Formats: sequence, C-alpha cells, structure tokens
Amino acid sequence: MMKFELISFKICPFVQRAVITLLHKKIPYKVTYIDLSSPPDWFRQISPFGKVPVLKVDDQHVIFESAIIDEFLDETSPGTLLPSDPVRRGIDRSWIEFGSTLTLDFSGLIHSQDAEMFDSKLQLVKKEIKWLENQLDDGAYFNGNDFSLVDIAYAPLFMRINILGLGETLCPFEELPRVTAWSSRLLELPELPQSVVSDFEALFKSHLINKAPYTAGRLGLK
Ligand SMILES: N[C@@H](CCC(=O)N[C@@H](CS)C(=O)NCC(=O)O)C(=O)O
Repeated sequence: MMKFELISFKICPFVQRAVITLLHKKIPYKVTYIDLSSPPDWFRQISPFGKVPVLKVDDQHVIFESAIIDEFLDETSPGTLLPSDPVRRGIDRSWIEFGSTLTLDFSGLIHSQDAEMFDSKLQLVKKEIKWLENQLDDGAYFNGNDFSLVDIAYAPLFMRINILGLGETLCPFEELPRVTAWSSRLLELPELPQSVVSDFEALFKSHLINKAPYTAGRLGLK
C-alpha cells in the first residue's frame, strides 16, 4: 500500500478537492499544513509553481495539480469516479478544467480590492456558472446519479459561495434551477464538513477581512 502525505493550506479549495477524494475513497493519508505567506524551504523545493496541493507518495514522489492528484488517487484505489466511456471521460475532464478556472476566477472576485474589480469579476463568474446549467440533467450529480470527480471538483467552490451568502447572486434559482439543485446536493456531501478544519468558516472570513477589506465590507463580513 502506498503512503500519502498531502501538503495543504487550510482554506485552499484545490487542496479540499484532494481531501474529499481521499475521504470518499477511504484512503489513509497524513496532512501537513503550511503557511503560504511564508512557505518553508522544503516546500519551495518540491512545488514547481509554489502552490498547494502537493501529494507526496512514499516520501519520495511528488504529484501536483489538484485535478491530477484526484485522478491519481482514483486510479490507485478500488472503484472509479470517472465514466468508463472515453468520450464521457473526456467531457468530465473538460468540466473539471473549467471548474479550476471558475474557482480561480471566484477567488479573484472575493479578493477584489475595489468596486470596479468586484463588479467585473462578478459578471465573469456569473457568465461562467451559467455554462453549467446546460451540462446538468435532473440527476443528483454531474453524471446523473453517478457521483464523480466532477462533483468533487466543484464542491469546494459551492461551499465558499454558500458561506459568503453569494448563492442567490451567482446562481439564482429561477435562472439556474439545475445548478442550484446540484449545489445543494454537493453541500450535503458527508465528506464536505470533514474535508476542512473545524474552524474553517472563521479562518476563511478572517482571511478575507485581512486580505480583501473591500470585499469583506461589501459582503458584510465586518
Ligand atoms: N491549478 C492548481 C491551483 C492551486 C492553487 O492555486 N493553490 C493556491 C492556494 S488555494 C496556492 O498554492 N497559491 C500560492 C501561490 O500562488 O503562490 C491546482 O488545481 O492545484
């Protein structure tokens, strides 16, 4: 059995994807938290972009990029969270990639430093979320009733949208009923509360109050 160590930053949505996969597939792992504002030297030496998540395998191999880590964990544990049909698998990978960009754009939105930036990022994120409506059907998850890596890729984003009370703004029910239902389903995942530290919400909000005072004020966090 391989030994896994996940290098994490407590409020990172990309790390959270890997944690959900580890929990869902019941894979044992150790987590090491770092402070991204002052990363240790050993981390700089193993992370080519200086980003988390990094997965260390057997204390010697380094795998980075959340989507790649998720696929690796899926491939090396029993069962699969990707469809067997190659076309469907390709489509899932496309929407996982889309989810990465959307998560980064959402991060840009919530780190906006003024009204102009906030409003333009808000329009961008709304436009991107709209794309999801037509990819969903009436099933519980992205692939109908099969839970998949696509669901895992978006759960951290919808968790943050929910905590900040941006659900109605970014995915209004009348306009995006399927996205709204999907997001509610993802928020109910049993792995979700365990995939973050117990004081996540307070940490996340205080991070925004410190790093993005404009957004924090606009969202009523302070
Ligand atoms: N594409 C990467 C994005 C990871 C990412 O942006 N991580 C952030 C934390 S949430 C990070 O490490 N930022 C540090 C930096 O950019 O210096 C992935 O999916 O793993």
